Amino acid sequence: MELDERRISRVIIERFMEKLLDSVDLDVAIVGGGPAGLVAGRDLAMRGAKVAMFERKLSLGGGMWGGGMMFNEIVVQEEAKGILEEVGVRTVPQGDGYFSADSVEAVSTLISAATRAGLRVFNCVTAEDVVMREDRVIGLVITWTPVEMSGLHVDPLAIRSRFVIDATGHDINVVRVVERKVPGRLFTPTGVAEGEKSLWCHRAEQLTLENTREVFPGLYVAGMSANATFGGPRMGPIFGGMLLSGRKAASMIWEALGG
Ligand code: 48F
Repeated sequence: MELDERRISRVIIERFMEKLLDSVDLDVAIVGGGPAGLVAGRDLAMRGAKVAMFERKLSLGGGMWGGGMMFNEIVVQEEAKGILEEVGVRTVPQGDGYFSADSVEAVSTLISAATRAGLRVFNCVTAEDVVMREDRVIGLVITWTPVEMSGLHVDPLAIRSRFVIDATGHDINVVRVVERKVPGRLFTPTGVAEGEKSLWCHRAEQLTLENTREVFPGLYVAGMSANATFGGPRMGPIFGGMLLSGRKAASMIWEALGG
């Protein structure tokens, strides 16, 4: 077979445009492709929601690749290991309810499971703003990350979504945008993002799950973003809370979608 460069370009352009056009109107837009976003995306896609993920970096996986201090192993507790095992990640018992997993295997398998379940992924795309109507988040304003990085003066595009999940981790980038637009009106005790507290694994893991909820009409927080929004501590390289939080966000939104 003689290969034709034009044919290759045409296929890539057409396939990408199909995916993008079909994602202008979504049930759920997830910002951030770390462990929480990936589990939420997989669960929602498996249930049949039209869900897309926008990740500013080239690779998905967020902070999970590097385990703890770049020692590429992660720890999960008993309650969460089922989520890893369900997608085929091998876990190793370490006694007393602790389990370890290879972080590279964990991230790559979660990515594969989520995309194969039907999650559309737009990597190298940054959510720079939200679309709001009548005090509700109804979509995202997106741009290519290289545009943002280079400071080019280019207008973004907007997509609609019935729900948005901020799964951007410590930075709570979507929550920060909403906080600026409607000062003092987030569903937190003070109406603004409470900010994350210092490291306390046990409390942080419990609170991540409790804090996974709607923070403004149409906007949910999941993963580390939940604690940074509602004032929970950080937890370091234990990842069970992230996985369980993604699952909880997906269930809550699926119910809200009437599923
Ligand atoms: O940080 P990240 O892995 O979030 P997570 O799922 O997990 C947190 C853990 O990795 C770790 C921890 C657990 O012990 O504390 O930190 O809550 O992934 C967040 C992703 O969001 C992307 C970012 O590049 C990363 O991959 N991101 C952040 N802001 C934006 C974004 C944005 N504005 N648009 C698109 N992606």
